[in-house]
Amino acid sequence: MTLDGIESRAVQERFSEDGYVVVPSLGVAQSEIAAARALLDELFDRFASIPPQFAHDLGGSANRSNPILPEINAVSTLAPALRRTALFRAALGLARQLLGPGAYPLYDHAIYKPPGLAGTTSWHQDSGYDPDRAERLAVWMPFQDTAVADGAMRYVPGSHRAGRRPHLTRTTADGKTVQYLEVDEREVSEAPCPLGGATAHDLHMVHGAGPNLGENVRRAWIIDFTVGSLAARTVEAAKEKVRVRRYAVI
Ligand SMILES: O=C(O)CCC(=O)C(=O)O
Repeated sequence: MTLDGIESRAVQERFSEDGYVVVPSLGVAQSEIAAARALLDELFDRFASIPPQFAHDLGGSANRSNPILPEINAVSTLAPALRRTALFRAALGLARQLLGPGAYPLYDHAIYKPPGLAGTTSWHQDSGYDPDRAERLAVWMPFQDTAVADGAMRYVPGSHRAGRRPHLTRTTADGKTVQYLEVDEREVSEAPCPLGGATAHDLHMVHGAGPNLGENVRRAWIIDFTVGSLAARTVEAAKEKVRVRRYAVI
């Protein structure tokens, strides 16, 4: 991504002030966005054959052939071509602007939220799942214009400054434990985002997403980045490969 100096500074200021920023365009051609989407669609098409450690239903259904709200983890490890897309490079560029030149991808996932679904993505902080890390951010990229009614991201501006909060836990219908937070809805900002744009949020940002009351599937690819030495990065990458190889018989 090539933001000019002024725009880039504005993005950084918004991010550090609010804990999140909406970037309306990453500067990636529509055909390149479509190429990334096709790779993700291909994974979702064979959702039932991907091990449950990677492909699970945020809607809590155990019927893997017909998930309610499918999520796939480690998508760019399962489909390495994703890392060669222009969209991936743009997300990395944004992460490097916000975290510094040493930013590297840590983890990614994709969520396909079908239309007409009342379910929201619970309030949480990414640091709730990664308590020991000091720096991390997520770049959230939609594959369609995502208005509030389509299940846009929601943030509590400034909430990142208070650090990690203790999360509540609940058990889903399929027996998974999920963490969540309760927030004062009056403090919430909706973050609609156009196709080709992205939102980025800090690891301590309190966030969630609304229900998809629109007419189309709300597709999103989310890549988390962190910073660290080359040694730390190599160890993380090796661990991820082992984790995926151990489970992924796909
Ligand atoms: O896309 C969504 O519904 C929510 C994504 C999210 O909250 C996350 O990646 O932490």
